[in-house]
Amino acid sequence: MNKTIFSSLKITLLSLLFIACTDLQKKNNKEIKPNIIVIYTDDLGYGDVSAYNKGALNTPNMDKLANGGIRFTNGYASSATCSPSRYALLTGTYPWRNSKAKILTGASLIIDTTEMTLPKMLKTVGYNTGIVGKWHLGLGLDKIDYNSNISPGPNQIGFDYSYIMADTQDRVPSVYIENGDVVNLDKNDPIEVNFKEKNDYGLPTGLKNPELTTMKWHHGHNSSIVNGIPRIGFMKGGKKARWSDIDMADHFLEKAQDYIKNNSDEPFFLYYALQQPHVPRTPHPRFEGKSGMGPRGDVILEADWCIGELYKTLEAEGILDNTLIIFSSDNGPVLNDGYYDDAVEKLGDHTPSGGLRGGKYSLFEAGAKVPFIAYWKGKINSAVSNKMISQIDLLNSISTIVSSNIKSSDGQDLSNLIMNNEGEGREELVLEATSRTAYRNGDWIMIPPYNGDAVAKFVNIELGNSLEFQLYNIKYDTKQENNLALKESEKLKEMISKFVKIRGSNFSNIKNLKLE
Ligand code: NG6
Ligand code: CA
Repeated sequence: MNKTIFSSLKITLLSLLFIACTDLQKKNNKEIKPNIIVIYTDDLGYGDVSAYNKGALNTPNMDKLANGGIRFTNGYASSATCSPSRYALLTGTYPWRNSKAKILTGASLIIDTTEMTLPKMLKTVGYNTGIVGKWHLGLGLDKIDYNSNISPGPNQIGFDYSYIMADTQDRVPSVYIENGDVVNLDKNDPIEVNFKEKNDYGLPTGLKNPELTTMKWHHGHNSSIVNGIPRIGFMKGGKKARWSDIDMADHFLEKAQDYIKNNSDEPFFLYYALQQPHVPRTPHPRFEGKSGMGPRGDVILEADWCIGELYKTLEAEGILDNTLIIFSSDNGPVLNDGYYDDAVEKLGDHTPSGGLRGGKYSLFEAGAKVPFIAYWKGKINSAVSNKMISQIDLLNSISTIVSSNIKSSDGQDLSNLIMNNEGEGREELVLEATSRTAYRNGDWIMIPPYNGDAVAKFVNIELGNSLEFQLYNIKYDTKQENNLALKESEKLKEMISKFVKIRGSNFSNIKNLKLE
């Protein structure tokens, strides 16, 4: 009898000791390993954040991060469009190495499930990982069946939790997907999606029934109408599952807040991928008319508010001073990206590109140079850095911050720059825009010759195409107005040879080139 009591006492004591140790371990983990949040906006320009460009638009919550942390003035997305930038952010690999990393529409997953990713790396050191918001990296292996669990997707490349829209707000299916399952799907009203079918398929279309639209399409975007908005692609069924566009920001915010609350006592990684200010711009009525710039300005104010609310959640959970926040955008700004929404007409004095040349889709600076902020209350001192940093460096840098050895080969470890504003940034970087590439080294940018329109017809953005080589020194010529290719032929040669070293000698625009 005594022996039994003694042994159960022993077990109890051991269990208590174990629990105490695990708690201590958790606490230690917490001290060493910060929560990490990447706040990623969609098509937000270098000049859309007032900390970068004082002017007509006020973004106090983005500014709070910018002014309280390190505001990088030479921070880059890996591409001037979405899917390639997102691919690079998550893998630390240049998007032009992956032929599938182009703007996706209903595509299968472009990250191999064996590939290393930012969330996978964080899982190896004990993190819980979640994504809320825009995915746009493809789903499934072949044709996606939205009526059963969709796999592979975010949950197969490193996220413990996912609450996403598949591609973009302007593409069907207009539904949310949670851990692979369409939210609120009625099995009796299955979803079918088609991006090729042009004749009567599913919902009325913008092309045939413009009278049913509340937002008019300008180019593209004339297929299935959902909530009065004509989209890219055709959709059938899934009536109960369809999202409400004006509530999307609140909805994603709530999911992001829930994720934080549910995981606040273990180290977590949250990739919060906001949909704004990508088209269609559908501010909640609370924000309608607030910017005086039409829906594009209004949704930027809405996104700014969401960031403020997320910040408050971190404060309320008592974890703000243990959370590293990276804020950035997937590519530069665009005004008319396919709908008549007053973005051009009501712009006024605001400059979304912050005076840089080009915009979304462009090889010029405004294509990929974006707001880029590192904030950690009490740990990162406020500073402005002009050192060059790219989103492909986040995997390697965060890896060091959380004491992991996992690194990608394209990325650089810029943890010292992010944490202490010390050390050098990148010396060189390959820029990408709609499958074209250019090269920056130091203050020099070289754009090789490309065929194609100089200005994208509908969106009215200079793409960077020219039959001549372009060479700019952005230290003296931030607007890239002065092509030095002829004057600085030695520099040009040096830039080409360095570029070819990374890009590969079979890069078609360089291959047959005779420089003399
Ligand atoms: C383009 C769409 C554009 C936008 C873009 C993706 C047309 C004419 N244009 O094909 O509106 O959806 O794809 O943007 O359909 S991104 O930010 O996700 O890369
Ligand atoms: Ca984008």
